[in-house]
Formats: sequence, structure tokens, C-alpha cells
Amino acid sequence: MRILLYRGDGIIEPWARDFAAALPQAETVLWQEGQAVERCDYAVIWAPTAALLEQLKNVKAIFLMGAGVDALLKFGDALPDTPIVRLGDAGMAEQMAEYVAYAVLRYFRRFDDYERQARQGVWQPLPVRAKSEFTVGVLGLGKLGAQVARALRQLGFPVRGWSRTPKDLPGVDCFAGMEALDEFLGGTQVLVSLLPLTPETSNLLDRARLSRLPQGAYLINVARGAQVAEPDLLALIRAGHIAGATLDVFRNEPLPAPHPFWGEPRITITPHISALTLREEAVRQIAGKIALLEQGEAVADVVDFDKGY
Ligand code: NDP
Ligand code: OXD
Repeated sequence: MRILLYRGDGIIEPWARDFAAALPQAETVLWQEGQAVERCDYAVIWAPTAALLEQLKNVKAIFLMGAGVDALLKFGDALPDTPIVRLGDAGMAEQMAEYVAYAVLRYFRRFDDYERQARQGVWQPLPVRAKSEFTVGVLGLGKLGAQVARALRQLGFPVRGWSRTPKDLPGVDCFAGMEALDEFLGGTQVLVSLLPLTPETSNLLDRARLSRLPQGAYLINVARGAQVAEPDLLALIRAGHIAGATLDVFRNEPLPAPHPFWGEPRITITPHISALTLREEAVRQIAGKIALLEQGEAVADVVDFDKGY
């Protein structure tokens, strides 16, 4: 069996080592730009070029080294007609739960205010926020969103979630579909996005939708930057309607140097690290799925091109 490996960032040797250990019977092929793809059974890739995708028509499946598929789906008709399998959790849900729990607690317990006060040498206890009125709303209740919702419930926050199709999660007030979005937003004090980027979710959080959030609401975006209309968010923060935001993802990454978000103290920025691909877990998951496919069995997390995720 031959497995082609490629990463746009070039950091591929450790993946080759781990695949050699997980699938000793397989030969790994490290593809480079300009090279012709010789017969391969599977491809495991991240941030591919059009030239590579063009040559993957005959592989049995393409595996992605990440969870989001938007960067791949933008190739549209140039994509080979081959099953594409993304990572399903593979250690990312726990990281997301940690990141979001930290960001929610930081805002809820006013650590952002206390950090500001401490920088000014101010010793001043601030009013306590009521947890029962501090509803966290999670957009997207898939592999990552569902675990984040569970973690927030365990911390005692009222939690609501929104998805495309109806869900039933213990202790989570579930909403589904565009028709329920305004009601969902109206009762959300902290909004967390864990939606995939699709034509439906692109610019979903624009001025009108963000204005539905109650006065003083907070935004945490750990999904994709293009879901938020950035100038609208900034205007609503400056107007005081949105209290602040913790943003891990941006329309353009790395976030460009002159971007106004850098200078806004109410926005906390991290460089797309809320859930990193854990290589060993990812290789274990992909190797397991390759074994299933070789036995003629179905695998989870195959991208649905009609849904766009
Ligand atoms: P899943 O596919 O498991 O879940 C997606 C969820 O979003 C589902 O609940 C789905 O609804 C819902 N959804 C999709 N479209 C809509 C819509 N139009 N309206 C309402 N709900 C919708 O994805 P994951 O949980 O694995 O990942 C989510 C995203 O997180 C990824 O697509 C990626 O962009 C991002 N991500 C970010 C990382 C980072 O480091 N910042 C790391 C990893 C992922 P339904 O259940 O009904 O299908
Ligand atoms: C992913 C990501 O989608 O890193 O895996 O954002």
C-alpha cells in the first residue's frame, strides 16, 4: 500500500515517521511541487495545491490532517471525485473545551477587568456576575461544539446550542435552523462559534445578528474568521453593545499588522491555536480508518459536499 503525504507548511517528516510506525506495511511517498504522483492508494494532506489535487483522482480516499474543510472545498469543481475524510475530534474537542472554558471564565469572573486595573495599580473589587443569568450559546453542536457545551454545563453555566438539524443534548437548550437563530441570540450572554465555514455561515455574524445579542454580550470565535463581519464587530464593541471578544480565527491569517483588532484592548487575540492537530492521535485515527476501508467498511467523518462540511 502506498500513502502520499503532503503539508503546505512542509513539516512532513514527523508524519512520515508516525505513519511508518502505525502502518509498517505501507510505503509513504512525500510529494513535492512539480512532482508527478505515481500510483498511490491514499493521500493524507493539509493545505494542498491545485496541482496536487489534480493528481489525486485515482486514490481510494483523501484524508485531511485537520477538522475544517473550507480551504479544500474552495477548489470546487477542481476537486477529485474521491471521498474526503476529515479529522473527527482526534484530541481537538478537549482542547476546544479548555480554550472556551478559560475564555468564558475569564470574562465571567472579570479577570480582563482585573488585569486592566492591576496594570493601573488599582485595587478595586467589582460587582459579582450572576451565573444563572450568564447563558453561553454555542453555534454548532458537532464533534467540537457538543463537547464545549458539555464542559460549560459542568462548570454550571446555562448553555444553549444551535445547529442545522435538531439535537438533544442533556442540559443544553437546543435550537435548530435559521428560523430559530434570532431567538437563540436574544438569550445568549456569551456567544461561541464552532460552525464550519460554508456559504450559509459566511458573514453570519454581521451587525444585524450581533445586535440581537443582549447589551454587554461577549463573543468567542474559534471556528473561522469569515463567519464574522469584522468591521461590524469592531463598531459594536466601540459602541458598547458588545463588551469584548476572544478571537482565535480571522478572515486573513496571520492577522495583518495594521488590522484595527490589534489595537482594541477589549479584543483578545490568539493565533489559531484553540485546537491544534495532535499528530499522534491524528495518525492513529487515519490509520484506523485506512484499515477499515481496506476491509471494505465505511468510515466516519466523510465530507458531505452538499452540506459543505
Ligand atoms: P462538525 O461538522 O462535527 O459540526 C459542525 C456543526 O455545525 C454541526 O452541529 C452542524 O449542524 C452545525 N452547522 C453547520 N452548518 C450550519 C448551519 N448553516 N446552521 C446551523 N448549524 C450549522 O464540525 P467540528 O465540530 O468538528 O468542527 C467545527 C469547526 O471548527 C470546523 O469546521 C473548523 O472550521 C473549526 N475548527 C477550528 C480549529 C481551530 O483551531 N480554531 C480547529 C478545528 C476546527 P448539524 O449537526 O445539524 O449538521
Ligand atoms: C482545523 C483547524 O480545521 O486547524 O483543523 O482549524
